Amino acid sequence: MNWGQAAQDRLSEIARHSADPDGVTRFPFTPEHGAALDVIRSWMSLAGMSSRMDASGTLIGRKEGPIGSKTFLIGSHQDSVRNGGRYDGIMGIALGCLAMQKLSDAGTELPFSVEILAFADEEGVRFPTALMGPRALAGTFDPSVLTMTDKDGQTLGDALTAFGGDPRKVSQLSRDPSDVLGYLEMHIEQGPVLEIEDAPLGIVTGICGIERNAVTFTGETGHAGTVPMQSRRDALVAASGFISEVFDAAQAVPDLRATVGTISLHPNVVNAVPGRAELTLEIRSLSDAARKSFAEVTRTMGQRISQDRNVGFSSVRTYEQPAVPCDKDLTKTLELAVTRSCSTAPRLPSGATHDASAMADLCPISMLFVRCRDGVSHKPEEFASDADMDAAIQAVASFLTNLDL
Ligand code: HGY
Ligand code: MN
Ligand code: MN
Repeated sequence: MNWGQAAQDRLSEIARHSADPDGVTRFPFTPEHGAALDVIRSWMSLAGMSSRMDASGTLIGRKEGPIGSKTFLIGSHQDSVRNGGRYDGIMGIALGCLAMQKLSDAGTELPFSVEILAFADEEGVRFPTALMGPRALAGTFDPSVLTMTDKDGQTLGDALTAFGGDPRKVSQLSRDPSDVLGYLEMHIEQGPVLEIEDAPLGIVTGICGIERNAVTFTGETGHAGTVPMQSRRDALVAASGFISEVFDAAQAVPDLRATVGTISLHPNVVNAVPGRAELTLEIRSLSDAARKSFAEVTRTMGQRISQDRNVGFSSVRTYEQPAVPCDKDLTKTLELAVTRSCSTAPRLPSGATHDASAMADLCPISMLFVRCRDGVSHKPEEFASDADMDAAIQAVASFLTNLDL
């Protein structure tokens, strides 16, 4: 069987389950999500796995090992961003099913059980939260997120119930860590490193930590035609200085990313001085210390700018996810498996976050990156080749048969 071609065909088929024909738009607990799970169930069945959906909307494929054996977990997310690509998330599920199918076709019996986890929501696009599925398994689920609403005002809890999940039982999904051997996530790199190094696969060393801050500059609005320039308290002018200084300062910190991704103004009309500017500042780094230190730098920066511009300033952390190292033993086994079929196996950190970030609270984690054409992701142009996906399937089949647990 041409496993890479099979992966490409399956990802083309499931990409059709999208709310928008331009790329893939598949949010959690939607008709597109339901249709995608039907396709993934068929992949799991072809791999000789049973399948069931848990209370959090995670579809779980399971291949039983010897009685009393522990379980190794493989997973990623079925959801996408708006008009995203056809590989981010779903590829990890497809490749996991094909690796299990390859072992099943070869009659290989593993000395442990294996589960493939198709998580509902990693992107956090529909609701202002994410990772409910892996957090439920890891026992870190916060039930308060069930009251969060999407842009139409539907709560996460109601959407989950309507989809066939059960909000009341999500907190009961936590797994016994002593039963779990580890977790592997395969994912498109979403960056240019493997292409630059001409490597089909990469070994992830760790996943960057993230924090998100709600930053507000508060000045005074007024008539654009009558308020003299000298007496203005223009919130947008202060914010623009802040955004530029943060960008410039982040360049000086190795491997740190700082992004102002959103800004909203009040009253946001052409003929009024902006009285308030609200923006989000996201900071990512593999070093939590560097990330927190930079966050402090931005607060000092904001206070200075607010005094210079005679406006108010506040910065409140609204989200934080610590950096997560990948397990050394699993990563070594993965590296050996990759080098059985590839000449090189570069090691690299992940700037993007993944379900594995949350799974690290349950068990040792490992991640395998697949080369990403032009480093492009979260766009319809996202692409991974048959040959590279074939190499991933070979590597993971070899990884599973050589796990020394
Ligand atoms: O934001 C991220 O890193 C991921 O793509 N959700
Ligand atoms: Mn993504
Ligand atoms: Mn992803």
